[in-house]
Amino acid sequence: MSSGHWYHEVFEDKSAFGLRVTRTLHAERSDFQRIEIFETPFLGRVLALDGILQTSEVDEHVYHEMIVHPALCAAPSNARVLIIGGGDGGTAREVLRHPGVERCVMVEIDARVVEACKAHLPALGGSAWDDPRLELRFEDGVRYVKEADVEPFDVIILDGSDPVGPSEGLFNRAFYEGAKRLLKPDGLFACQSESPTVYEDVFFAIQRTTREVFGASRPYFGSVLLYGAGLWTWTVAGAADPSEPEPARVRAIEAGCRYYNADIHRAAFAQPSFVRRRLEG
Ligand code: SPD
Repeated sequence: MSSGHWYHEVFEDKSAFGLRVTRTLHAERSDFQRIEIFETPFLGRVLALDGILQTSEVDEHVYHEMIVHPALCAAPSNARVLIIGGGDGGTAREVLRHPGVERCVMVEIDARVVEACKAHLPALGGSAWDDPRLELRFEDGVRYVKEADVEPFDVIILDGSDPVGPSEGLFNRAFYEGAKRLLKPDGLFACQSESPTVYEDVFFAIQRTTREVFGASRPYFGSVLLYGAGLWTWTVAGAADPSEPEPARVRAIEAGCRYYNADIHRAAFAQPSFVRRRLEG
């Protein structure tokens, strides 16, 4: 006999991804968004923000390893890293596994997301929360990239939600221009870039805008079960060629990876023909 209720994330009123929820661990409306963490038999504990599924215990490693390691393994240096968003801590955890990282500044708008995840999803951030290299700031990332007077970064990672609520401003040209301002000339910018199937327009808009702002950008591909879209993408932009990882950097982290390795890195940059044609066109 089944228990609990069904939770559905609906995509543009055309499809939905559903999970059986057996226990709600956290539900609140913060100053910025609705935060929910619940228990599911299929994907373990899950975080949702404004009804958008963000991360799950069972498959978070795919998303977090892929948003971090291609840029950190390919950038000329990874000593200074900036994360915008990433309140669950998974991105900071993967960044701080790189021994070359000296400083990781994380700018998250909503302190309540961090607090809820520390309480109910502690493995996401793990030891990153106590790492002395991490500087956690509760500020608006859009304003930070526009105004912060700081030493530039080797890698900037945007780990946001879909373009709604507090994440909306993270998908436009002004944000990318701010990120470029804080990026070293040979640095790399990486972001999650939605699905070319479920969020086709957003995906291609990100490709176009990051290419215009950073001079070059490449999407890379994988699959995140929780996002209900089949194909998921991340994008890396900047002057350096991201397609070949530095072997020593991969060796330093790969034993702790469940998804990422050098073969995945190279293969992820292969473009499906429908994407390649449209990007070339
Ligand atoms: N469709 C949801 C995309 C969410 C991407 N961000 C997830 C945050 C995980 N740290």
